Amino acid sequence: MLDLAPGYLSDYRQNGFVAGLPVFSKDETASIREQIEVLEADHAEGAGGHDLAQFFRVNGHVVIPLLAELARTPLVLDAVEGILGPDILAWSVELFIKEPGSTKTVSWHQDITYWGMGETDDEVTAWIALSDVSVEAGCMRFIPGSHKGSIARHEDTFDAENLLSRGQAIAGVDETKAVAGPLRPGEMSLHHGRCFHASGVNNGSDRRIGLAIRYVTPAVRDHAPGRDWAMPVRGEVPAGGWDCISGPRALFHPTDLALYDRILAGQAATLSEGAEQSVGMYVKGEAK
Ligand SMILES: O=C(O)CCC(=O)C(=O)O
Repeated sequence: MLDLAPGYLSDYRQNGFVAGLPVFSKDETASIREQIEVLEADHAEGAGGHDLAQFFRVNGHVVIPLLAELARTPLVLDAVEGILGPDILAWSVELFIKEPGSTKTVSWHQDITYWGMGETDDEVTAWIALSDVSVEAGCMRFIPGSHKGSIARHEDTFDAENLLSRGQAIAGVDETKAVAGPLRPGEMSLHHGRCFHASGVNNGSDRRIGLAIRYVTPAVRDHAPGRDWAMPVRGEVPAGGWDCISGPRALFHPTDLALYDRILAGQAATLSEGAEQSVGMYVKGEAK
């Protein structure tokens, strides 16, 4: 396993996050961004009854080969292996895009609150900057050590400006303890599923583009009412846990689009549990 940055593992264990790990060169980052923007230019209408923003916002790796390939990036997996061990699956690949001047934010939350995985330590998000994700551009902020506690009470706000599906927010977070995690293009942060995190508006002049890849181990059990799927990306995955997928056959292949709908239905059932309003699985119009 490659050591990306001395001490990244101890920082992660201590704080529940670590930022500034270089994974893509300037040219590689520009090429990935270009491929995403070509998709936006050529396929904004999406396929199978979903627009592209839907696929970008959740489970894009099921129907877009580029996103499945990015989830298999060796350097990213090396870093994730340090945290999760040798057997790894990608559960979701998502893009968090904030246009310049956009008023969209992300409230304080813990990722695994509504994912049906309990309070597991065996999940981590690799979040990779595909543009300059500075403080001005609305980078993520984290509360160090918050992953050591349990899942906190979240309140649904259903705020239209919030990029989270339920606008869920933890009340009373002491923001004076928050640490910003700015990232240069091609850098990655890793955060624990119980680490409190949030992000503000994009006051920069460029788009703020983040690729979030959620990884789990085969040991994670889904306690959800809906079924759940994940894509093995490294090591061995014994039968009997996750429903495994192998990645898209081609862009928007009809068989993968049908699978996308099944996965979304299962996850939506889990995510909506206990909500008083219907819960969208993405925020329309954020990713052009
Ligand atoms: O992109 C953001 O600002 C928030 C992303 C986030 O909450 C996550 O990846 O878990």
